[in-house]
Amino acid sequence: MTNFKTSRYNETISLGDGIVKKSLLCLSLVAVCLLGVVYFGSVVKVDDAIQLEEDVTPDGIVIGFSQLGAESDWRTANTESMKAAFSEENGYELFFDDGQQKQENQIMAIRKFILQEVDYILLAPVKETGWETVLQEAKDAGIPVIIVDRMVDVADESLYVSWVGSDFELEGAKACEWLNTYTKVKNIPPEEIHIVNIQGTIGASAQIGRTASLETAARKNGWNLLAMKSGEYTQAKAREVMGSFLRKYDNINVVYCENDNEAFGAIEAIESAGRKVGSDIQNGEIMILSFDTTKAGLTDTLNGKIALDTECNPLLGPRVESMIQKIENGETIEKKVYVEENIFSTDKSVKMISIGNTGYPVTIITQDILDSRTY
Ligand code: GYE
Repeated sequence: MTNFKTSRYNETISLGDGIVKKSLLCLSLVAVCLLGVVYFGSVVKVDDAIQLEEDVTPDGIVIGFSQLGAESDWRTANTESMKAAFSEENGYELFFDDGQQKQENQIMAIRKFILQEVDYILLAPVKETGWETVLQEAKDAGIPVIIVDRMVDVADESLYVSWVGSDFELEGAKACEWLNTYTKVKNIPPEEIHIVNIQGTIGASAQIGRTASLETAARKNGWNLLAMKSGEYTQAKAREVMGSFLRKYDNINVVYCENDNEAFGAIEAIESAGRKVGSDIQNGEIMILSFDTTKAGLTDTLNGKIALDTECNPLLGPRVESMIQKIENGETIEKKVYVEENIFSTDKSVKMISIGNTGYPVTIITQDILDSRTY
């Protein structure tokens, strides 16, 4: 039995049994003729298969989504949001691929989507660089690509139609400005601030932006940035990294975690070392700053374990879906779409921060806010 995979639907179509029972009594000429018939039959059936492929009309707009992985609560919420937006009920057929934190897996997924002749490719890239070749292949195939969440760093911006996500540098700047304002309100001299940074996946836009803002603020404000190491956006890795930071430095009073899951790992390491997390750094507590504002992160914000949680919105599905609807209607869409985000704390000493000419109010977390969080 020979199988042929149709490109678009991944259906496996049999191309004929090709059973040629070899008999010892067969003349070689007969065998040759039989092979000829089998070969001819296969050719005819391949044509049938191609014909069949052309005859099938898709159930809706066909989407290939290459998600980078499943490392955090944020990511799970993002995947769910995308799957809900590109559902059959909404008129889509979605091919979903989990890249498991590996760029090569994501590149393979995109190539598969191109072979499947999807209508759109959505890419949530694990890191920024290294996408030129495969995005060019998608462009050559005439398939529009929309980048979701993290950014791609490509010289030719025509390789993607649009990007939707967060301003990660601004998120970092907000967290740092909150800390700056907090230390001023509490009269804590900047040189008494000793920070460690548990970074995200190195090379990911969220890591690049959040780390850059911390480095800038530490320089500007005169804080001591003791060490930086990746916690790979996971709780387990962050726990390990925080454990090693605590063994190396005895004066850490602020931990800048680049997502909520890392904050959970850092809290575990701090508490198991017999230390306390909280905002009272003048009395020996270790302050946790985090990003994402997932339900679990905001729970720790409400109970004071996370001093400030800076929002990063994972609910990008409806935004990307409306972009595709606009493209389908022939409307023009923006090249970059930023999602608006807030900052949350239980500490009432800082009410507002300002960055440039813009003021950002601090939302004091309540049980009601927590209850309304869907992820
Ligand atoms: O903050 C983190 C996730 O790229 C914004 O990736 C995203 C980040 C998010 O694993 O939790």
